[in-house]
Amino acid sequence: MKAKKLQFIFDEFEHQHAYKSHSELKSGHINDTFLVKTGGETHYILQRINHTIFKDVPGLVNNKVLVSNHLKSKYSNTSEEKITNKVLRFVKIKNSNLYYLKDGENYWNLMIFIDDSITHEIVKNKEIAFEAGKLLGDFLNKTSDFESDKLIDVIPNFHDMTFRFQQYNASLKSASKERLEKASKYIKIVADLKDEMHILQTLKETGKIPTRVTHNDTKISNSLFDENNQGICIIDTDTVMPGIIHYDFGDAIRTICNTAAEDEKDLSKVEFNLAFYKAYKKGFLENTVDSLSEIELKYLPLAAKTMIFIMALRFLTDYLNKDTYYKTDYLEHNLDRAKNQFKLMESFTEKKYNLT
Ligand code: GN1
Ligand code: MG
Repeated sequence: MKAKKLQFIFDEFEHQHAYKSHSELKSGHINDTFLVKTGGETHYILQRINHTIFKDVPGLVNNKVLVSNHLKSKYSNTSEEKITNKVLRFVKIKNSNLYYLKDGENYWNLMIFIDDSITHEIVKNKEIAFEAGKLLGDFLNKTSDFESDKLIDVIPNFHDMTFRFQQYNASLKSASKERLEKASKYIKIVADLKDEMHILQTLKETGKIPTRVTHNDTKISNSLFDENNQGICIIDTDTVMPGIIHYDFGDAIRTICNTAAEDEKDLSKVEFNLAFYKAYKKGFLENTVDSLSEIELKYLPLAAKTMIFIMALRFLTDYLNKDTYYKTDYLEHNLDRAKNQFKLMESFTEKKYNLT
């Protein structure tokens, strides 16, 4: 994006800094995200939120701000300086909205960049997995007393298996013969797993597992660490909304325990790392164990399988739909992502009896 255009948008927000340069951060699949460097010490994350996918952007921004304010209230005894890295801070525009609507179409949102932080696409050791578990546990713990019905469903039925199967079945009907052939092995696996993959949803719908505030995009690249790999905070709160903890635990495990990146094509590199599962769970429980029921604990392993599966199903569906949802870099990117997740699920299934 041209510097002039981006600077114009950046300057619609209330800040005291001069734009110096920007770069695009490409790890997200939906929004366009830019790091804006200024002449001063504070830098910013400027994001164009994809309004085709997020139908109610003002509601989405409101969710994020409510959750940040709640998290901030948990640090009332901590100095302002110390909490700056722990809680996401959003910047208002001049009429005090927290988003800027450009040309009546594109929504932009500005956050303060958390400096001196690193992210991981692949977890390298148990310590990082443990720290990541603590971060999510802390997020869920601190938001556990927030009434989740104050949040809108930014994407209705986001992790709802029945809904994802409906989308998938529709894609089967409209897909080209060629894409169906390429997906055929996976179409069979999906059919075989249908019942098992609805178990968590039934527990949610029957009230056996409670609904609460959840993050809904807990992949490892959404956790920030310091240079010593101590967890700082979880970012990308676009999808905070009511859910069950299994969504967040499982989605984190999906990336933390994958020995390769989400779109690695060489499937021999994709394995489920059991040691990282155990380390993650230990960190997670350190901050949540007192608030989780027996049934919530019992279903953590199934959460891992279910979230790997739902992501495989969504990537496969998008492939069959000719790639209309996720950003892709090449023709079969979504198919490769789906294959990767199916391989991870297979490896998980082989190892699950050793889970604790
Ligand atoms: C999408 O755009 P990003 O990377 O924040 C997706 C998540 C998937 C993720 C897979 C709104 O998130 O559900 O887990 O890609 N977000 C949405 O990497 O669909
Ligand atoms: Mg996201």
